[in-house]
Amino acid sequence: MNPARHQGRELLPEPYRIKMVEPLRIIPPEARKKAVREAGYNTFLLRSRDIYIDLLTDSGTNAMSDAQWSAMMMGDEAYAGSQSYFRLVEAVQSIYGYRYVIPTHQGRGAEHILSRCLIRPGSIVPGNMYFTTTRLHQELAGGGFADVIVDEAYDPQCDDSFKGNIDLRKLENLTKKVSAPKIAYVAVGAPVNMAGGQPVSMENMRQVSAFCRKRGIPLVLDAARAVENAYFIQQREPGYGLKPVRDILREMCSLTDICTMSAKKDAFANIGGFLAMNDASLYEEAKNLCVVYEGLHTYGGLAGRDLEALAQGIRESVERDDWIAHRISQVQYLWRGLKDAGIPVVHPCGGHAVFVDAQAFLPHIPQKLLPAQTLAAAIYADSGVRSMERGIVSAGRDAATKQDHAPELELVRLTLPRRVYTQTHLDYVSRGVRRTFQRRDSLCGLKFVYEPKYLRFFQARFAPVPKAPSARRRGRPGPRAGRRARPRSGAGPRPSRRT
Ligand code: PM9
Repeated sequence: MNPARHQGRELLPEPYRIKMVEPLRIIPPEARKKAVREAGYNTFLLRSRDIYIDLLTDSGTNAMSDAQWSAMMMGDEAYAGSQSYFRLVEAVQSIYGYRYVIPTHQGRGAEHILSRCLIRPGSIVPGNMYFTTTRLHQELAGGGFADVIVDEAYDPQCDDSFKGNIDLRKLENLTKKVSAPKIAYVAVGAPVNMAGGQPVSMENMRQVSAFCRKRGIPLVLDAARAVENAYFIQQREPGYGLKPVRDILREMCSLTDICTMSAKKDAFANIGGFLAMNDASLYEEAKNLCVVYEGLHTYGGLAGRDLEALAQGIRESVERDDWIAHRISQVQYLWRGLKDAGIPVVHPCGGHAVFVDAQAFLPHIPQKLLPAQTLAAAIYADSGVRSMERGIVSAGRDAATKQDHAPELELVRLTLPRRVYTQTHLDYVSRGVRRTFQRRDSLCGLKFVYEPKYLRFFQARFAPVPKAPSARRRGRPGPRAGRRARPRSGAGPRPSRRT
């Protein structure tokens, strides 16, 4: 089948065969309950040996190809000027098109360096919805994030094709309010992880790019899953149906000035990232900071063999469109399996994961009792499947007021590593989530018993909050109860409560 014509209704056959296997085991239900209790109901704190199917993340969990493993054998482990570094630079230049490249140990290493270079106390960074590590680095550098994503991104049932787009009116109003020099840069994540893997259209990127270039504001692309975004443009945006993903990706990048990259996603690498840009003076500053925080700029915290795996993975990610078509069709297959069983999932299906609307799944649990955290723990207990909370716990606290952010999206993410699981695994996951759905009324919420200062979702611990009798008496509300109405189409940036 021509992937360009794939409509997402069927699971495409794997464009690879399996040469090496890793045994899995499922532990009994009582052992799972004990494991999740001992992990403080945080799926990040479970031991991987206790997990049957691990859908925590697609970050660094992908299966590398035979070509990547062979490339690793060619790793040049010289401290300085490694050949592997030059191979990485060539790969980034030829696939993404940026002039200068600095390797980093992973995406947040690039975010850290970039934030230190471009953000000053009081700077504002507008972007299309926050991402956890990105926003934290912006704040630690003295800046603040302002959300300028389209309102549709906050409506889990809205089926628009490009719910990751930046709202130009919000961006313009913000620029008028705070003056262009205070804007450190505009950040575009494509696709938008926290919105459900929703893509950004080329048309929107073109408009945002023109807006920024007119005002001399740098435009930064978070390219962690930009290949997936390019695929969605191919599938959904008029005029791109016959273009290879590789060309679409290159066009996206050409509209931006800088890119931060977690190569643990699209590029199939188990570790690694980079910061890339076109500006020579920014490169000099970033290269200098790299040696302080990551290691010399020719290895950036990575071994020569990692640089090789990354360079090969980057080329592979756009070499054949059937890789990416298959990956998205797996996510769509799981999405449809859940949706057909009546499970509230975020629409339309995103690129890297199926996002379950935990607030609609558990309408009897208010957001302050952490429904998404509760649901992720319950799914593990029911089936040994590990997922991730993407709601109020991930959103953290406001840097100034220290109050909890209360995001409109309270989600659980079932994330598919690339080239790792098969159709029968996905069917198992669907059955497991359905079992949890059937017993949803029995679930009660959670409360924090330990909250770390930064990125609390990684290491926090929780305890169950027994159901209040009044909540039982009220019975279960309808599937959309408890959800706020769809936000109006507004011209200003989101109020700070929205994260
Ligand atoms: N994303 C994810 O599971 C890794 C753990 S959660 C922080 O989705 C984007 C869009 C990401 C991302 C990581 C990073 C940071 C930046 N941007 O994890 O530092 O999804 O390589 O990348 C995770 P690193």
